Amino acid sequence: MTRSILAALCAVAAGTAIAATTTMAPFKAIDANADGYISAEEAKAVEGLAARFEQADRNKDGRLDRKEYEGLTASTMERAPAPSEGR
Ligand SMILES: [Ca+2]
Ligand SMILES: [Ca+2]
Repeated sequence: MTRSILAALCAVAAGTAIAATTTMAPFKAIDANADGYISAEEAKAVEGLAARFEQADRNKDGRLDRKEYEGLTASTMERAPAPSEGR
C-alpha cells in the first residue's frame, strides 16, 4: 500500500520537474550574446518572458541577471497548482 503511494508521489514529482524545465528555457539559451544578462531584446525571443520582464528585473537596471531570471522561474513554479490536492 505504502509503496504504491510513494511511487505515485515520485511520478508526480518527476512530471512537475519536466514541466518546469520545458516551460522556461535555460538562462544560457536566452542570453544570445553571452554577456551574462538577458536584455529586453533577448527576452522578446521567449514567449511570456517579455511580459514579465519588468517584474523580474528586481534592481531595475533594464536587464536580467541569472539570479533575477531564476527568481522568476521559481515564482512561476510556486504558482502552479498541486496535482495531488482535491482528492
Ligand atoms: Ca545578453
Ligand atoms: Ca536586473
